[in-house]
Amino acid sequence: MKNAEVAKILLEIADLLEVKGVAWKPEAYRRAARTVEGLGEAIEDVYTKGGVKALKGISGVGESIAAKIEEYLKTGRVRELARLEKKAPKGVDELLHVPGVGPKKALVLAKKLNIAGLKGLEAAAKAGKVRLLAGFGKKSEEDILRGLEIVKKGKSRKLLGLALPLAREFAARLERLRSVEKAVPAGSVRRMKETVGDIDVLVLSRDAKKVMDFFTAMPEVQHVLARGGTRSSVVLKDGLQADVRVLEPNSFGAALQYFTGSKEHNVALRRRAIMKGFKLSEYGLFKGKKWVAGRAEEDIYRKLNLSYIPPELRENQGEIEAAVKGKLPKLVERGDIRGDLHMHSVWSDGVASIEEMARAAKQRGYEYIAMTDHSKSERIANGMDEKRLLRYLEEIERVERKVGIRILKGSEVDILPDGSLDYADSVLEKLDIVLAGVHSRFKSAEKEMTTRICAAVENRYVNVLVHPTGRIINQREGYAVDLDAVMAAAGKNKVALEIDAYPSRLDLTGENVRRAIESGCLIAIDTDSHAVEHLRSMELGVGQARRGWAEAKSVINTFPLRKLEKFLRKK
Ligand code: DGT
Ligand code: CA
Ligand code: CA
Repeated sequence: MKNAEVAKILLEIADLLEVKGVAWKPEAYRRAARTVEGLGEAIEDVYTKGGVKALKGISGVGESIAAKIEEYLKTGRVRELARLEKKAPKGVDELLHVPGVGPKKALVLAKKLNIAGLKGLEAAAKAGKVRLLAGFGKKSEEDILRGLEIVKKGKSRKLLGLALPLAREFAARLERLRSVEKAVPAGSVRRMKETVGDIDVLVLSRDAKKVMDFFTAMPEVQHVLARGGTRSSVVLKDGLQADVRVLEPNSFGAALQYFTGSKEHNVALRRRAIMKGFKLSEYGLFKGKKWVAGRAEEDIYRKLNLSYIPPELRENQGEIEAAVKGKLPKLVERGDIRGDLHMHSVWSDGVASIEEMARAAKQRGYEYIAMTDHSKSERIANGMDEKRLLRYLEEIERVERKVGIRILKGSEVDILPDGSLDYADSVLEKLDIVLAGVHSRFKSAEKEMTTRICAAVENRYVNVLVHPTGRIINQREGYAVDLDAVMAAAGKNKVALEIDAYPSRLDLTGENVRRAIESGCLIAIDTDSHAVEHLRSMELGVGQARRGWAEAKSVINTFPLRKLEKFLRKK
């Protein structure tokens, strides 16, 4: 699948256009990159089947972007990118990836300090040279150093939304080999951790050599780190590492258990095995020298007198103790989800019409959705004033009748700096569902931010607090906020907290989900979709809910419509 490569090229073009000071085009390229990344189908297949026309059918991809994708798929390069690279000062695009450095600052840094790349920037900032530049200061120098830390972390850990489809794709391809009986993703991907260090795939096969040949020659492979008889490691073109291991039937389950981890869970499980007079390793469960179990993971947990522990819970956060007592939660599943409550359209910053979004949701089997475009203060996102909102609500009604899926009339309403909402109560009253979220002044002090969010949560029309921490993985830290206070207020005011399933968001994390539920809050798992293709992120959000021990009864979009509507009316 070349989707990640293509997305990367489009993002590079966007960055360089931005450095050049070109308006709006960078955003268009970024939007296209996001849809290509989340396409669910290999972009080269789309192209082979339908040519440029099919490429243009991808939301956000117009004439000129389609041409560039075609050029890349045909020739492996894009001339426009090379041209832009030649014109820009060297390494300036890399500077742009540091949170806190925009195109203007990147240019100044590159020209005035002659910095090419991140190492140079770090050295200059540490030497106190950055603060001396016009337009910079001590504070922006500190921001840059903090941003550099985030970038470094991002280089080593990639988004689950990138790794999961790849891991599945590799496993599926391997399973198509005649000599392969089974291929399964393990590691943090299987635990649905929001970021992953690498992809681990386990294979049951009698022909290890064939598997090694196939795996190391996949088109995504940039170079082979290690190749052995039964295991290999490769680095993929998007920088992710992938490991493959071939196993025997008698140890497949034991290895799957071992390589799924987490390490902390494994340590605790091994300790329990010893306590019960066994020895547990990646080869199996043994009594003395005698093999007792190892074909299937389930056998191992059973022999240790534990109920089966789902991968998402394996973090040694009390799951083994709960499994001893048979008291594991009955985790929410993708199939429990009846609708998506956070969706955008062309009415604000989405790329599809309400009708397209509704049809796609219906196709996924949803019973209901909420359309929730941005409110007026969200100017960059084309937020709606009251007048346009009214027309929006009419359009929702029309589409609801036409498509035949219940569409809740909603809005993603800005929480203004003073804690008030972007629409007056008399407007909010007209909506079936009100999402409230912070979209500005992320850097307020904790006390201020907490007061601001709690005030919004206390508004009688607010139903869901969206992306409650505001972090963007590898790009932006969450805002400083007292989550316990927010959770207490949300629980009291019948406001659900959102797991935003968008791949780079995934806040709340599992840990925070668990905290929220324990403090009496309900959860909403939404995709925050800006394109039809984004709807599939739902499973990433469900993964975080499961990591947070959530059962269906804690998730409002598993509710039948009537029950959901009752919750939204706060009665
Ligand atoms: P990642 O890749 O950093 O997102 O996290 P994991 O959990 O996938 O870690 P990885 O790929 O290093 O190893 C896969 C699993 O193998 C890990 O979850 C548990 C197991 N494992 C690896 N090294 C050790 C170890 O030293 N001790 C134990 N008990 N288990 C290990
Ligand atoms: Ca891993
Ligand atoms: Ca690994």
